[in-house]
Amino acid sequence: MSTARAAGLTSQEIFSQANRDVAELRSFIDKVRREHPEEVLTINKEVDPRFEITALVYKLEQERRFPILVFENVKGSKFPVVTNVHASRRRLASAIGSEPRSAVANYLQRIEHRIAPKDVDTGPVKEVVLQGDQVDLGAIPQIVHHQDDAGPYLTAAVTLARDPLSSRLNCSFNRLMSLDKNHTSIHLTLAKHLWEFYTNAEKMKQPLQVAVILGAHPAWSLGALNIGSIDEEEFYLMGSLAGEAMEVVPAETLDLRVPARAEVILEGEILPFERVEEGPFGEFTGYSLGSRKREVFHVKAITHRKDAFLHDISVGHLDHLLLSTIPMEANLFRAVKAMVPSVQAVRIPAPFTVYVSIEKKTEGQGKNAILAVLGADMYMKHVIVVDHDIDIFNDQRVQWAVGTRCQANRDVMIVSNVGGSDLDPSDAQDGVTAKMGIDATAKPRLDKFTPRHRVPKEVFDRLDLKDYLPSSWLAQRKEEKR
Ligand SMILES: Cc1cc2nc3c(=O)[nH]c(=O)nc-3n(C[C@H](O)[C@H](O)[C@H](O)COP(=O)(O)O)c2cc1C
Ligand SMILES: [Mn+2]
Repeated sequence: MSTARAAGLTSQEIFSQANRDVAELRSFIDKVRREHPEEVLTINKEVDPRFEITALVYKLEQERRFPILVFENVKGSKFPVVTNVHASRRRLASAIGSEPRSAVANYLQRIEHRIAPKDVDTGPVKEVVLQGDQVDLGAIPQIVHHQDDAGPYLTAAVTLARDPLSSRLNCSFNRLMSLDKNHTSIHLTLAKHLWEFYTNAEKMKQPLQVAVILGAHPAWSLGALNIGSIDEEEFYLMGSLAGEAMEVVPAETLDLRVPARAEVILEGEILPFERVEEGPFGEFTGYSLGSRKREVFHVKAITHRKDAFLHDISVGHLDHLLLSTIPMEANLFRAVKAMVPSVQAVRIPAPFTVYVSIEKKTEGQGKNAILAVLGADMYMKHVIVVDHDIDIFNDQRVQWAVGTRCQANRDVMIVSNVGGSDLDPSDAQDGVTAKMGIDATAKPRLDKFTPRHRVPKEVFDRLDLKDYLPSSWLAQRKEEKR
């Protein structure tokens, strides 16, 4: 396969040659590099894709540092690897033209206005076309992320498919575990849209045709992760979120149009009635789950740029968690707003867990918000609702509200035996879980609740620390805080 190294280019050269006028992953990285040079680090030293890439992400994470990492020399492959692209909320928000705190509002605004894909005759992803015997997945870096993983995985893989019944398109992230030069396993969560398409195809005794997109602009990824009805075609939201039409070209072997500016496209089919042992795999929950029988993806063609790099995500690390939470928060915000119009904010602080703040105007709205969340997202398990005076970006304040505004016998609701994630290590039966809502709003209402202690506002506003404390001490404290 011809790649950046084969083409004699450094990643610096690749990024600086990216087309600044179009949305694609490499132009996004180039933009970050120009605006925040400290956020894109190039590593020239050879790395072993077995554990070393994730280990470096993890080591930096321990130091609370989250740069994009570009590995130029990856043992066993000519493809450079780019990882940690989404590990900063500011960076991710910037991909949809937003500030970090307004990312959810911006997401919802952008998906209101659809920007359909634009047909083009050809594009960079067609620079190299490999079919039949030429297909060799082994040429792509074989990244093993965590110690107990069963093998190398492609984790930043967006699957595009068409429902054989309705003809609708769907996009979703689905991890692929390498099996051989033209097969991987594919993980389809039960009852999610790709699984529905696949079961429709299987009933017709047919394979399901899919194209896997590797190297997506973060706005496309946020679009693919949109939580909506099965009738909602994520493909049409990707351009909306990027703010411009996504250029698409016909696939070589499928009746699908694929992004012309991806890094790599894998074309093929998910085979009917075939299953293979997949996993263990280090999950987004932070646990390594055991193996299961999963579906099999047969790769019939690979197309890629001549200087393609492989995009990777360390699952369960910030790169992954931030990326998936913004679309989930947006969906939940919209769902709660339909029920409680004065919702202020929604945050997913941990797997299966949601905080919601509302300005409660009538009694019972705390529990309405809980029901809205549990009805809108199958994965969510624990919901805590607080009043609008609580900053839900501060876990300690949320716990303070639970501690001081909640009576368990009155304010906690539990629903047993509901469908949930099959990746929750605490569930009693695969994918069947209990849901809990905690209404930690003040009862009956904040303005009628025991008042908070406070200093008079007039006094607080009037006093200036500088008039009371040595300036040298104040300066020193500031330094520490930073
Ligand atoms: C990095 C990453 C990896 C993911 N891996 C999988 C996966 O292997 N299988 C899966 O079913 N969902 C996976 N997801 C979640 C789905 O992509 C997500 O739930 C998506 O919204 C489902 O699309 P749908 O609503 O069209 O079914 C992953 C998400 C991310 C961000
Ligand atoms: Mn969908």
